[in-house]
Amino acid sequence: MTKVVYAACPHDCPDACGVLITVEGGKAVKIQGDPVHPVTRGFLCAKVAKYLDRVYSPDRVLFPVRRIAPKGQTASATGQSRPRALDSFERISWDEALASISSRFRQITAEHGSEAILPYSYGGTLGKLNGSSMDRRFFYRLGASQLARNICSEAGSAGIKSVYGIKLGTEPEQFRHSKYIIAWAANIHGNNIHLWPFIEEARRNGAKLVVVDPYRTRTAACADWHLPINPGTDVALALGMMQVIIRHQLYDADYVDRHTTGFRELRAKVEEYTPETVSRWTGISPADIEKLAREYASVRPAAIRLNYGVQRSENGGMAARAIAMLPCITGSWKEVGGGLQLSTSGAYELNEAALEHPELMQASLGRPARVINMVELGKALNEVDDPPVRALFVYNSNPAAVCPNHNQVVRGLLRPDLFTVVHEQFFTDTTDYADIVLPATTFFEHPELQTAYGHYFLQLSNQAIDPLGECRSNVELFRALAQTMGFKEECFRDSVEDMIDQALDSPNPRLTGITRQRLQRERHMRLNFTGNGNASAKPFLPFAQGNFRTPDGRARLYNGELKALGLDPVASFIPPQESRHSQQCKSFPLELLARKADNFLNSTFSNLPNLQALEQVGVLEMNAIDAKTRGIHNGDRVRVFNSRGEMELEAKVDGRVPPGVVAAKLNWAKLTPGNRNINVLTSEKLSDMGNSATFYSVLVEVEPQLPR
Ligand SMILES: Nc1nc2c(c(=O)[nH]1)N[C@H]1C(S)=C(S)[C@@H](COP(=O)(O)OP(=O)(O)OC[C@H]3O[C@@H](n4cnc5c(=O)[nH]c(N)nc54)[C@H](O)[C@@H]3O)O[C@H]1N2
Ligand SMILES: Nc1nc2c(c(=O)[nH]1)N[C@H]1C(S)=C(S)[C@@H](COP(=O)(O)OP(=O)(O)OC[C@H]3O[C@@H](n4cnc5c(=O)[nH]c(N)nc54)[C@H](O)[C@@H]3O)O[C@H]1N2
Ligand SMILES: [Mo]
Repeated sequence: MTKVVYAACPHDCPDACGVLITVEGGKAVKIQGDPVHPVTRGFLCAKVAKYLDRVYSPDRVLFPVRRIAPKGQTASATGQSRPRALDSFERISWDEALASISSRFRQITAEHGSEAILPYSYGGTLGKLNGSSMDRRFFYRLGASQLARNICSEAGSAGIKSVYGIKLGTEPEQFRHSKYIIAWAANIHGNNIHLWPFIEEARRNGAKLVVVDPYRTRTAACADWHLPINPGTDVALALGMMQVIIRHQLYDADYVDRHTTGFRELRAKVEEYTPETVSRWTGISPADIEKLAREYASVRPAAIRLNYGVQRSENGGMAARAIAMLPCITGSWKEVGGGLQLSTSGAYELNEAALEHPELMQASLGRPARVINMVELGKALNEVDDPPVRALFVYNSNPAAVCPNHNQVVRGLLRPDLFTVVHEQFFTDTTDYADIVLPATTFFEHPELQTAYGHYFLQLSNQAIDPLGECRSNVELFRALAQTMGFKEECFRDSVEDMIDQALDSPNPRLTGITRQRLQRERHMRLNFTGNGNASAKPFLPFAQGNFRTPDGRARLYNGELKALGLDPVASFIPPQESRHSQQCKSFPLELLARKADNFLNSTFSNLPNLQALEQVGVLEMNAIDAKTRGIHNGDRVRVFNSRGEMELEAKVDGRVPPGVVAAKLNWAKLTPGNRNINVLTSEKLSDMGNSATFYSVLVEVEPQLPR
C-alpha cells in the first residue's frame, strides 16, 4: 500500500513549506516539496530534503528514561552522542515517568510554591498545537512561572510595531515584481531559501539586489552590491538614508501626509545623520550611503527583506524601527513589489486564548505568575531566589546549546537540587543534564495546524506514520500529565480536531471561510484579504492605504511611548556597549558574530551526519589583517575569549568578514571540538526594546594557541 500524505514543515523558518510524504507499508520512503504550494514550489532546503534520515535516525529517543549517573556531558567530539548518553540512563515506562514527574511537582509546590517550576520551550516546532496549546494550559493550571520567550525576535517585533502597530509585510510572491531589493541582515540563501526564486525572477527582469550584512553570506556573494556594515550600526545607516532622501526631496509627500505622523520631527532628527557622520559609524563610505539612498528612493518598486539578524544587537529594536520607516517615507507600500518584510505572522490572529487558556493561571494562583526571560536562564538557575527554580521542564528547545552565557547555564543545569525533565527527539546537550528524558514525535508522526512568518498561507499537516517507539507529541504528553496531576478541566480532554476548530474560531476577517474541513481538502489556504468568503489572488498590500494598526491608523515616525523606555521617540543611534565604538573594546577588540549555520537550524540537525558533511564546524572566521597582527595563519588553532568564557577553534582566513569582525557557528557543544559551544562567549544582556537576546553584540580577543 502506497499513499502520499500532505504535511507542513514546522521548523523555525519563515518558509513553512508544504511537503508530500510518500508512505509504503507504514514507512515513509520519500519526502518532497509540494509543487502546488505557491511559496514552496516543489523544492525543499538541504535539511528537510534529507528528513527521512532524521526520522529514522538510530539516535532517536524512543522511550522514557531516568538518570542513573551524575549530570553532565556524555559525548565526545567524535560525534557518537547516543550510546554514551544512554549509559547514563535506565529505561522506564511512561506511567512511571508521569508519576515521578507529578510527585516531584507536588513536592516542589508544597515546599516552594508552584512558581518554583519553570517551563522552557521555543522553536522546536512552530506548529500551533505542539508549539503553544496543551502545554500552556498545563503550566497555567499548575501555576508555574511564566516564560518570556524572547530569545529570537522580540526586539524586532517591538521595533516594527512601534511604527506599524502590527507585524505585516510584503508577500514573498510580490518580490518578483521588484526592481530594487535590499536584503538587510537577511541571509536568504541560508535561512529563507524559498524567497530566492522570486528574487532571481526579479533580477532576470532587471532588478538589482543589494545586501547589507557584515558577513559575506552566499546571498551577499551573488548580489549585485554587498555593503559590509559594521555590526550594530544599522540605525545610523537607516537615519542617514532618510537624511539623503529628505534632502533630495525624494520622499512621497502625499503618502507621508496622509498615512504617517511625526514627519516633521523625523526631518529635524535626521539632519545630524549626514553621510559623513554615518560613514564613521557604519564603515560604509559617504558616497555609497548617498548612492544607496538615492537608488532606493528612485528605482521603483523597491522592497526591503529585513531579517532578524539586525535585531540581535543591543540597539536591535531601534534598528528595526528606523529601517521600518524607510518604505513609509518613500510611499513604497503603495506598489506591488514594494514595502518591507520582517515577518508576516501578525496576519493570522488565531484564537490564542482558546488554545492556551491563560485564565487557568488566575484560577489556580489568584494572580499572574512571575515571568522569567528565557534569555536569562543562567541567571534564573543561579541567582533567582524568590522562590528558587527547582524544576525545569524543557520541550521544543535545547537551552544547553542555544542560550547565551553557556557556562552560567551549564552551572545551573548541574545543580543536584534542580529537577529537569526534557521532552526530545534526540539526546541533545540539554538531555545531558536531565533527570528524566521523554521521547518526542517528529512532524511525520503527529497532526498539526501550521502558520508561517514568511508567507500568508495556513496549512493542515497530516500524520504520515505511526509514532516511532513510544514517542508522544507535545499535545499528548501534556494531556497525559494533566490527567496524572488530576486536573479536571474539560480542556485537558480536547482532541487535536477540537483544538484546530477552536484556533480557527476567531473574529479575524482574514480567517473568514477557512475551516478544518476546507484545509483538509485544499492542503494550504491563503489568508482571506478580501474580508468575504471568497479567496482572491490579488496581491496583498498591507499598508497601501495606510491602515496601520495604530490608534490613528498612521505609521508612527514619532512614537511618544518610547520615552517611557528612555528611548528617542523618533529614533537615534546609540552604539552597543559591546562594539568597537565603546571603551570595552580596549580589552576585547574584535566583534564576534555567533551565527547560525546554513545547513543546521539553530542547534537542530547539527547531530546528523549527512548535514555535518555540509558544514565545517569548530572554525573561527577572521579577516587577514586581524590574523596578521596576531601572528595567526589560516588553519592555526586559536583561543577566542572574553570575560565570560573561552574556546579553542581553528582560524579560517577566508575573506568573509571585514577587519575587526570574527564569526563562528552555533553547534551542539558536545559535538564541537573542545566540547564547548560559541555561546560561552555571548551575553545575557537584553536589547533596548523587547528584552531580546543580543547574540551579535559580543566583544572578544583572539590569540594563537601554542601546540600542547
Ligand atoms: N539554515 C537555517 N535557516 C534558519 C535558521 C538556521 O539556524 N539555519 N534559523 C531560523 C531562525 S530561528 C530564524 S530567527 C531565522 C533568522 O533568519 P535571519 O534573520 O536571516 O538570521 P540571522 O542568521 O541571525 O541573521 C541574518 C544575517 O544578519 C547578519 N548580521 C549580524 N549582525 C548584523 C548587523 O548588525 N547588521 C546587519 N545589517 N546584519 C547583521 C548576519 O551576519 C546574518 O548573515 O532563520 C531561520 N532559518
Ligand atoms: N549563538 C547563537 N545562539 C542562538 C542563535 C544564534 O544565531 N546564535 N539564534 C537564537 C535563535 S534566533 C533562536 S530562535 C534560538 C532557538 O532555540 P531553540 O528553539 O531551542 O532551537 P533548536 O536548537 O532548534 O532546538 C529545538 C529542539 O526542539 C526539538 N524538537 C523539535 N520538534 C519537537 C517536538 O515536536 N517536541 C519536542 N518536545 N521537541 C522537539 C529538537 O530536536 C531540538 O533539539 O536559538 C538562539 N540561539
Ligand atoms: Mo530564531
